[in-house]
Amino acid sequence: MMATSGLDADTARSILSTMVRIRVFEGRVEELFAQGKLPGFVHVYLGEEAIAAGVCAALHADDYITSTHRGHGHAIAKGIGLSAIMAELHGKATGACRGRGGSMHLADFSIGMLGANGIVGGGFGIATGAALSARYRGTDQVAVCFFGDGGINKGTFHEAANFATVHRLPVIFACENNQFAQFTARHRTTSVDDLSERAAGYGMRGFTVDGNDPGAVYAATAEAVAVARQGEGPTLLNLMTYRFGGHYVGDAEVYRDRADVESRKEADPIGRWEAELLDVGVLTEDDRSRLWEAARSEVAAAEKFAEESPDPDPVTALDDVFTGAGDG
Ligand SMILES: Cc1ncc(C[n+]2csc(CCOP(=O)(O)OP(=O)(O)O)c2C)c(N)n1
Repeated sequence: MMATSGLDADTARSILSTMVRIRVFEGRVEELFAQGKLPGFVHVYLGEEAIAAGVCAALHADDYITSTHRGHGHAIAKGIGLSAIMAELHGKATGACRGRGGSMHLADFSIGMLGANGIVGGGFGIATGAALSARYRGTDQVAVCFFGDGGINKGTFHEAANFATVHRLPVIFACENNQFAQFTARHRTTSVDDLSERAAGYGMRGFTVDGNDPGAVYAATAEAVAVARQGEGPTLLNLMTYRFGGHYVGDAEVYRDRADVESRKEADPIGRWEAELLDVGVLTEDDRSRLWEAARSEVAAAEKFAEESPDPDPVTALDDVFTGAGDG
């Protein structure tokens, strides 16, 4: 049984729609990358959609998030349009960052998406700083820092967790515990089994949540957000999930058992959420097919937009580059 209780029907459906949009988008990105159509490198989020969708549904439009190298799902859930993301992945001038960022540096500050990040653990300081800025400016904004189970072993986690707790900053540390850091299983690199236990070392609240149940993710985030807005400080959420694919598109995946991967895919968080919503009567089969169809059309339109968009003009290469005194 999943946790739809407490969620209104619109939110439950909207979370499903976000998950489906991420799934269809990422599926296409994987194909385009394999065809050599995307420059750079991509890490996809297939199987982890419940986290981005559940967390971001519990945020206000002006709240902040920081993301990771696996950031397309976060960008979609926070509200960057699929065309702007797809064009960015194609390196086009119409992309979210005008083709300068690509997959690992997707950002849109105007909607609080402070950036994907090629540096593992790079978001801790940024999210904590954003939360500090909200405190200084007297707003009720919160910042969510998405990171992986590998990222929790970075020194930056320790620094940010300690600082945020001492100053009771409105930040939520959302660990996407997909069991692997690159090609290494979590138990081989991490001293505790339950990552939420790490919170106690900082005097922080910490919880382990089924990260494949978007209702549970939403509820845990909503509670952490309410606590943060009241000035009660940060929360660590250990969101248990599993990535369906390899670390990156093209990973030979020799480090994990195929049977385990296949059984995890059968427990697909989207299928589970659909079944739950159909069961409680907030979704019909028709709604369900319309949702998937709409996502496919949206992704196809985004791809067409990206393909037809111009490359950045080389003359603009130094725009937005700050070189020091006088011209910044
Ligand atoms: C500072 C730094 N060290 C190493 C890397 C190489 N690297 C990229 S992703 C990754 C693993 C990250 O694992 P995790 O944080 O669990 O995220 P996941 O890929 O599982 O989503 C590593 C080591 C990097 N990008 N940055």
